[in-house]
Parts: sequence; C-alpha cells; structure tokens
Amino acid sequence: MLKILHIFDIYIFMKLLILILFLIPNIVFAGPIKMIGEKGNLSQVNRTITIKMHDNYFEPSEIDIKKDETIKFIVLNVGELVHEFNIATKEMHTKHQKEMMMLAENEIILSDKVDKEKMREMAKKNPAMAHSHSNSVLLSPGEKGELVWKFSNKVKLEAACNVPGHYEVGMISKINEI
Ligand SMILES: [Cu+2]
Repeated sequence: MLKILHIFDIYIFMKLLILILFLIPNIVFAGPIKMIGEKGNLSQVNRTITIKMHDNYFEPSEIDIKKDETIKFIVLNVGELVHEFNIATKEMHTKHQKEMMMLAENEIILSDKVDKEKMREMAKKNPAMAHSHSNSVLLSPGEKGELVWKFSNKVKLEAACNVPGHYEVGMISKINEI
C-alpha cells in the first residue's frame, strides 16, 4: 500500500513540475514584451517604413526611431525563401529561434512556403506552433505584410528573421534610437 502511494505521489509531483515548467516561459515573457514596446494603434501611426526582405538580408539594414513613435511597417518578401520580420531584443530572438526550428522540423515552415493548414492543425496541440506574435510577421515569397509597433525605447532592439540559419548570416536590421 505504501509503495503504491509513493508512486502516486511521484506521479502528481511530475505533473506539477511539468505544469510549472510550462508556465515559466509565459511568466518570463510577460515582462520583456512590454519593455520592447507594444502593438501600435493604426490611428496613431507617425510614420510608415517599407522593409524589403531579400535572401538573406533586410533593406534597409538600419532603422531610426524616436521615443514613443508608432511606426507602420510595410513588409515585402521579395526573396525566394520564407522570411520573418520580428522586432525584439537579441535574447528574445535567440529564444524564438528554437520555436522556429520546431516549425521547420515539423515541416510547417518549408524553404519557400509556409504550410498554413498544417500550422493550424499543430497549433491545436501546441499553441507555440501558431506563430501568432504581435511583434512579427512571417511571409512566403511574394507576400506582403503589415505590422504597427509603438516603440518605448527601454531596451536595445533589432528587427530580425529567425527562420533557421537566417539570423546567423545577418538577416538583421539594427534599430537605432535617435
Ligand atoms: Cu529570413
């Protein structure tokens, strides 16, 4: 009897541990997302900046922004590969690259297209697979996207593509506070 109880306790403990581990990223993430700014309001846009995503670099490679500015980014994928435009800190990009690797391994992100059908299916089991982030757009070749962002300038930011391998070869636009 004692032995059964013990096994049962371990089972409960493991369940709790998994739940805690699952919640940690969400708790940690709640902080930085505010630090990097927030999803902007279309009615408060100060400027529009067009970004061209090539294989594998952004044009322009540097973006100047002022404190509290709301920018509407028009993002064009002019390359032949899938690209992402994501505004975050270097640390956040590093974390996001693991998610993107998972999407690539599950063949949701293919080299030249995003399997949106599969993405929806997988997202039912794992919401991280939905790639639904207010600070990024993921585009297939020839696609156009929009992102409105209000900057708060509390931390150093960079716009980057986290499709596996792209960040490493320099698919980054430096965001300068002026
Ligand atoms: Cu890319």
